[in-house]
Amino acid sequence: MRTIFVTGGAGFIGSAFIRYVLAERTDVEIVDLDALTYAGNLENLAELDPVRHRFIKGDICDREAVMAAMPERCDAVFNFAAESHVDRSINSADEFLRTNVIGTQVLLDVARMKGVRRFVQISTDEVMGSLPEDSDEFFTERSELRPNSPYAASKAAAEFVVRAARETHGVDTVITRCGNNYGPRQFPEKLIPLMIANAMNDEPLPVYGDGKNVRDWIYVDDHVRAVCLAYERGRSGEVYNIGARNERQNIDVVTSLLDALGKPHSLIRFVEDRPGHDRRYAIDPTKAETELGWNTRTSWEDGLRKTIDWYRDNQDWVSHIRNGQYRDYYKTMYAARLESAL
Ligand code: NAD
Ligand code: TDX
Repeated sequence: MRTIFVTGGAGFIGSAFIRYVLAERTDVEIVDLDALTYAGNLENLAELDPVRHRFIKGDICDREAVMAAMPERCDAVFNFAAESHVDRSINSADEFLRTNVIGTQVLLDVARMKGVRRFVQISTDEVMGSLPEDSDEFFTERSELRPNSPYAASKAAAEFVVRAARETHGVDTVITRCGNNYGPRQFPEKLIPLMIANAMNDEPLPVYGDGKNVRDWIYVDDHVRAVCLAYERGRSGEVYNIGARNERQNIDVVTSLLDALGKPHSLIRFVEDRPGHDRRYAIDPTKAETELGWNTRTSWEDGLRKTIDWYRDNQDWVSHIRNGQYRDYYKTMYAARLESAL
């Protein structure tokens, strides 16, 4: 058996990764460390094999907790744990620097002490900043790191501490940089699940600015397959960009969701823009395709349908979140914006 150590496994992408590995790699056991922040949800891990998946509640910044949880000489560490929402990082960056940078350093230190074979850092296309709209430029692995939000800056800093662990201490590292994920179990602070949840409740849909910012969307199961292949086939020290060649303007995403849900476009409100709002992300995934033998399997149409169906069929999951601290979050982020909507 191979043993891997996953952080952030109770979140959206980490839990999809765990489900993928348990189903597709029957020789792998998983130890999963997650602090269960507002974004961590044990419902995301319900009904998993308790023998091959062991959950431990703990913070990646807590060195003793990480020392106790990480198995000796395990095959890999996959670091999904992060503060992941740009808007929250604009309100307060402290937790972003703590978890995303200090937490990554702690994991690297402990991985080195424990003789871990490979460290996989889950990064994001946002570290490369914003591309001009209507250009044929794409993010490649050679693009400069030019983060614009506190979230992106913390993820870029995390990439640098990973690089330093490799250059200085010889840790075997691989970094993956993916674009915007969507799919089941995404916390409804992010664009797609927020819009689905609001539309299902006939509430207004707050679109930032002119709605023409472009994101490059990928179905979460395609992302986690790429992460697994980067671990198994990726070259040490390399970065792999992961994307589905699926650029969409936000307003088109929102109207597609409304159409699929049979709700009127009149629910859309154009609201005050996000400060420092990146205009366009677009990923060239050629390196992952050629070196890892990876390709997307889920089309945008199928992915959206599966996502909408999941939120429709799992309204309890959404209402557990919407009935908690989320109410305060929503009020802080959106009340003033919606009052002065155009
Ligand atoms: P998420 O916010 O849904 O989940 C994050 C998880 O990390 C939660 O379970 C949370 O409890 C846990 N966590 C947070 N702080 C922790 C700490 N200090 N110690 C231990 N656990 C902690 O995030 P996500 O969307 O699943 O993103 C996962 C990773 O993928 C992140 O590293 C993110 O930067 C990266 N990423 C996300 C996207 C995207 O579109 N969502 C795209 C590219 C990369
Ligand atoms: O209410 C909203 N209205 C709106 O217009 C929200 C929440 C978002 N938006 C816009 C902002 C972005 O242009 O939609 C786009 C997508 O926003 P988010 O879902 O917040 O994602 P983004 O800021 O692009 O960052 C995401 O992709 C990269 C993830 O949250 C990151 O974790 C990931 O690294």
